[in-house]
Amino acid sequence: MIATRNQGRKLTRSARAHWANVELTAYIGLGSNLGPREETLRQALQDLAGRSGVSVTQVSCFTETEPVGGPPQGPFINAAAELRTTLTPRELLGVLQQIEDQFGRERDVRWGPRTLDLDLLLHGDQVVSDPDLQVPHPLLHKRLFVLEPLCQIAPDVVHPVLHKTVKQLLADLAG
Ligand code: A4P
Ligand code: MG
Repeated sequence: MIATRNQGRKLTRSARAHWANVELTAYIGLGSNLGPREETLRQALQDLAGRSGVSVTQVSCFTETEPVGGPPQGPFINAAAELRTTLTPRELLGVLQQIEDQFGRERDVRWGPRTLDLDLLLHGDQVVSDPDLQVPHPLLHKRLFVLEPLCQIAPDVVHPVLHKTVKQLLADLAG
């Protein structure tokens, strides 16, 4: 069955793991600058941890950051979390968007204020370049509010496209 389904296609390690129901490590970025920001991030992580096929294995500190881009808006609380998951990147994005919606996320202004933003940063060594899903997250290496918390929990993880560790990416950006 599996052989037929994937005939002629080379599977990445992440895709093979999914078919075999093996857990992989993924990283997400969390942000909020509307409402009870810290409480929202805590509850979102709790919700995520209760989902089938997902465990939350590490969480960075919650840090207040000045907004980058978008219209004038209030400061964010940002964090990063490590997950172990059997979900594919697309399945995981679906779960993250469901949780964003539960917290009243509105998507009218790009980079605008939000109750909750959950971005899929890395998913094993998987690379996805679809219009509605890019993994690694395309702005991951350009944003201190992402790299600083990520570096607390995954300094030695290697970006599968840039071939640099998170620690190196942070040094490049901060330096
Ligand atoms: N999408 C594609 N790839 C991904 C991925 N890896 N993870 C698509 C999550 N989503 C992904 O996202 C827009 C579309 O991106 C989705 O429909 C999904 O299919 P969105 O969350 O609806 O909109 P957005 O967040 O406004 O856009 P984007 O490009 O994700 O922006 P960012 O990078 O999230 O930036 N300043 C501070 N200090 N802290 C922040 O957290 N966040 C932003 C938003 C701006 N400034 C900030 C912060
Ligand atoms: Mg986003």
